Amino acid sequence: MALQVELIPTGEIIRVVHPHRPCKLALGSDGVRVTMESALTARDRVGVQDFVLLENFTSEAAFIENLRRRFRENLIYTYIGPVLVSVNPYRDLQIYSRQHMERYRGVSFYEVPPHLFAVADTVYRALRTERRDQAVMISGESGAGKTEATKRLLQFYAETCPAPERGGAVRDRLLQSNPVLEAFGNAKTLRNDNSSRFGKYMDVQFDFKGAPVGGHILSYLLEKSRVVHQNHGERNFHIFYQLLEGGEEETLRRLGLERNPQSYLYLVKGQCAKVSSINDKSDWKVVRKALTVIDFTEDEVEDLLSIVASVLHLGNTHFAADEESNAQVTTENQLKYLTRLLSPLNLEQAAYARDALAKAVYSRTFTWLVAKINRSLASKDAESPSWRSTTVLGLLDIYGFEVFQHNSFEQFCINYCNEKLQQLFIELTLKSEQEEYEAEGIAWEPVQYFNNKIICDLVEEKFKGIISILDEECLRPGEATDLTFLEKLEDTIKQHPHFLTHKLADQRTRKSLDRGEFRLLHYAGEVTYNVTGFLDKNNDLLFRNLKETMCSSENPILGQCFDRSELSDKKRPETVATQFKMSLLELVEILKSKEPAYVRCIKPNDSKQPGRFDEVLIRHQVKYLGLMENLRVRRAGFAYRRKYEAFLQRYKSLCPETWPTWTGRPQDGVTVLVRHLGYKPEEYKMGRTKIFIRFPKTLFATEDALEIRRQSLATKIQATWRGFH
Ligand code: AD9
Ligand code: MG
Repeated sequence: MALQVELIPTGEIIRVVHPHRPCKLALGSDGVRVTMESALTARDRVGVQDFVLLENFTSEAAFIENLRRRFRENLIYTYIGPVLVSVNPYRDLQIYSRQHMERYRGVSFYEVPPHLFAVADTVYRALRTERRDQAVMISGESGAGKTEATKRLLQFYAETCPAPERGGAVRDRLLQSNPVLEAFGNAKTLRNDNSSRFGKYMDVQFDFKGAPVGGHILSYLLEKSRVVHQNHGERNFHIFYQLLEGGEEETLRRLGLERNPQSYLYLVKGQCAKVSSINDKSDWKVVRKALTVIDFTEDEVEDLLSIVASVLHLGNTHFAADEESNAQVTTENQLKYLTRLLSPLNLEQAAYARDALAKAVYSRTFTWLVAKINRSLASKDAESPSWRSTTVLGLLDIYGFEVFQHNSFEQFCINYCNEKLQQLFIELTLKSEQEEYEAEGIAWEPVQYFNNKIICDLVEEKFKGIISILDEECLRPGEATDLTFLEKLEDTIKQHPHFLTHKLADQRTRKSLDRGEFRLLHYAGEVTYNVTGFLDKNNDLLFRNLKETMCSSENPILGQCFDRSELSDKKRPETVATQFKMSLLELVEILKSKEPAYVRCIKPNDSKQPGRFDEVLIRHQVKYLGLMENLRVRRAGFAYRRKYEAFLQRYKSLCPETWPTWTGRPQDGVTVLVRHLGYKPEEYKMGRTKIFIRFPKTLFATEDALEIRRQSLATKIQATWRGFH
């Protein structure tokens, strides 16, 4: 790699600066000032930066202590080999600047402190040099920092990758798609003020020069029940508040909206329209600008906002019973068609139909939005030769595992999704470790770990899985209820060690379970689900006449959301849970086809506060994320491994036979080098392409020797320089 030589005008100092490494060699006329800064400062070295270097690597206490020591110093990142563990700091640490990005470019993992950008750069380089598709999987519970990490990664690529020859705007679009999707798909929950209420997998496409040329987003199951109901302390989707707070007077007048969120029944259920950490007004400006960047015309923006407003109006539609107990729309000024459509229903049915319509309109608009963004992100170079050689980098940011006091169908789907991803993590990390040991010809020592496949099966297995049983009940309209579904579950899976209901529980646990509930022992802990609404939410039916009306809507977006072919389709649509299950199976296949990288996010406390390290909460996450097992597998006898070339390059100055150059095979060079360093046979093994070092202390001793060598070299150069004068 070329060195950049900078001539300072005073002529006094020549600075030789490595383009990416923070080490400098400064030569001055008053002598030589050699500042070969080590890439790592003393602060960076608090604890160990890779858990594999922990002396006591099987001790959970030592693991937590290392996390704590580093967290106290605002060192939120630590590795387990190639896996990045991240603890949410809940404060802006100023560690994502352009300067930070530069520091991590082209550098090897171990030469710089752990950072998300190190992962970003490693993944990008693998994509470029090996031309293999990559996927960064970011996991952790709600509020652990997945969405923030995804945004930082995207920013890293947008800022550091070369610009494409054509269609440079794609970088902006990639970045700007985010605020729009967050406005429509995120909301304040009790766990997170900006909680993703949909799953997102985003592909960024790169051309053969490594420039981002396009993107594509897959979205998963939006939590649409939030449109009509929010639990206490939670909000509806951000967009509603943003529009009311930030929308221009003229816009609100046109939409017939009042500024006060309290005026809308769909916004008052959670009783917390205002959130201190959220500035709806400025967020609105960001969203409004972003819509333009992602190719929305003024007309389209207007159509979109009309839909948002109509959902609020719909929520304010009240009904009163007429003489025959049929519902009549009592609120003036409301959509006229509602009277006609909803009057054959009783009050309860009418409110139900209204809410179903609001949910359908909102969620279909969200789907439309994703499709619209995808059109804007699509590579404009689809036909050019460079398109054919694109590689893809996927970023996965899905709603995290969540447990509330009251958990329903939505939590069931979200937690099932997290089970699937945990399963994939186990499969891929263990498998790849095992494969590496085999490929390198080194004996593999199996590690015991909890495999959550048993829970995935419990949910998704054909015929006897929970989703199958739910679907079966959905096929018996009029007869089946949420409670008959529960009974069927009890009959079919009563023996399962991860399933419990009031009826199946023993005296002791029965108290904590109600009759309408079932409990799943997830990999991440127990969750009790209330079955109320399961059938309905899974069926997700919309009255036919409401659908018909939507199909003839003059709003062009709605026209695209509700297709007439749906009306004539006799086939029963797949249920929500089954559609979700199939989309997850597809996602798993997509992820498996790519080279995986992992970011495991940890939430330090439940009060969203900086500096608080809640040990009980963290220990729980370390346990269920399987980090200890991950570490044990990674160690499996060897703390550290390195390609021969890289090892030789780093340490060759420690042996006269390998310094300054070794012309033979790198493996032989390493053999000579470690013999010279006095490695004992039990301390290391030579694989086919890598050296495996058993104990951290061996590596530490070698690192120390390198540091001493650097210091003495610096002193020597200084002395020589003085000798010239
Ligand atoms: V959920 O499953 O979507 O509910 P996430 O996505 O895991 O959840 P998110 O990234 O939204 O959590 O993080 C929650 C909040 O923590 C953010 O809004 C930030 O205020 C805060 N956070 C997270 N990561 C960082 C960080 N690296 N630096 C500073 C952070 N603050
Ligand atoms: Mg999120």
